[in-house]
Amino acid sequence: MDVKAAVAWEAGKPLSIETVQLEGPREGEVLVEMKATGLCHTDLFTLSGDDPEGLFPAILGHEGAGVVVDVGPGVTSLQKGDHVIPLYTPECRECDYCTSHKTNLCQKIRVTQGRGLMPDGTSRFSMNGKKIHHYMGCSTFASHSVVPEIALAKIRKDAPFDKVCYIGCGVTTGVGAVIFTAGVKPGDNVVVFGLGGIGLNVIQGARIAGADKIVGVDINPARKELAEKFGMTHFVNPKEVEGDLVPYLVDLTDGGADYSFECIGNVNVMRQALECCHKGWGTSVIIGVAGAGQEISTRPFQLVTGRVWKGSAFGGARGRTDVPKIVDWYMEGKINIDDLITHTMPLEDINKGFDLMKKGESIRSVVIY
Ligand code: NAD
Ligand code: AHE
Ligand code: ZN
Ligand code: ZN
Repeated sequence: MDVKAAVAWEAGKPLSIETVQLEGPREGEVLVEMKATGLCHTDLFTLSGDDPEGLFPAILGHEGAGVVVDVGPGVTSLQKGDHVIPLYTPECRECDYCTSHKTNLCQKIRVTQGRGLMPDGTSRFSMNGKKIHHYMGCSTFASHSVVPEIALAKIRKDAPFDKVCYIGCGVTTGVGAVIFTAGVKPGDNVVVFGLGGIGLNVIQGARIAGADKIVGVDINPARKELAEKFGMTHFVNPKEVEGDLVPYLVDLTDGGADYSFECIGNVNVMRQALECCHKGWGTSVIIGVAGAGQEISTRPFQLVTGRVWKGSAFGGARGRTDVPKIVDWYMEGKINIDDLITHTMPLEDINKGFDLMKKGESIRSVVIY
């Protein structure tokens, strides 16, 4: 079938709105009509050419929500009309990773996903016979996409697509990093670096978890007001701190953070995030994605003396199990998504959404199909 898509033809160039061809779903695959998709910083990162796994041409986007319009042979858990959120971290419930219950990083289709292909090693997208890659197994910047059954969370039908699409990445990543990865407890002191689409969800996760001090660190002062609304108790603009940031944050948190979260993708800030943690037990969680060739460093003494460095992908959430629950939390008013969706636009204006992101003027832009 012909579908409308924003195609990334090459790194560093704006997306191009095209009519592309999409093949129907094969064994274990599902055709989804996309209703909405958020724009995540990771899409911009891959488009920039900094992603070692970035492939072109590709249809980017991984923060969608839509409706099942067709299922391939062997699909048992979904049917036409179901409402779904595509999962860049699938949940097969069979592989060693899933059955370990030690991680959410299902590996069942990770190799082909990283090559921009469906699990059988082919692409469903093309244009005039030229192959176009899938992206993160989702490709939500298309009016329709084919997604493996194990990479779709079935959600309730009364949830608004233009809000819950954000649960496909940003909300789950931020809230989940606090609750699933870190396990923040009431009374903990938390420091969050970067108050964008991810960091603000870390802030609201910390509030839900009952954290005491919730310190937000950002070089954009415009982020203060919204972060306070989401539960931040102290704002720190590194540009306004006299002297070193790390001792300043250690003082502010009475000896160091119980948990810190890096939500930027800056390896220098990752070091600060680790080093502002409390001696003996403070844990720093890396969420930000850094470009090819970037490395983190610290004195090993920081770890010898009890600080812990961790990472979190998709907030440690098991998508098919946890995403429907997070949709419920939103529908029950336990988490705020509406105030983070600052802009909406049709697919034709998607590049304007990325311009807003680059200028720091949006938290989340959502494309509505
Ligand atoms: P964003 O652009 O919305 O927010 C980034 C924030 O960091 C902005 O508010 C910016 O002002 C601030 N910032 C930039 N440099 C800073 C510095 N030196 N010190 C303090 N603040 C600084 O981005 P986002 O959508 O929130 O994504 C954040 C990061 O998380 C990106 O690297 C993205 O790729 C990554 N990410 C990771 C996962 C995961 O599963 N691990 C999921 C989604 C996004
Ligand atoms: N492809 C990059 C890494 C990108 C990355 O870390 N992606 C996160 C999700 S970011 C969502 O906005 C993730 O889930 N990683 C785990 C995985 O298996 O990809 C690179 O450096 O190669
Ligand atoms: Zn994302
Ligand atoms: Zn699995």
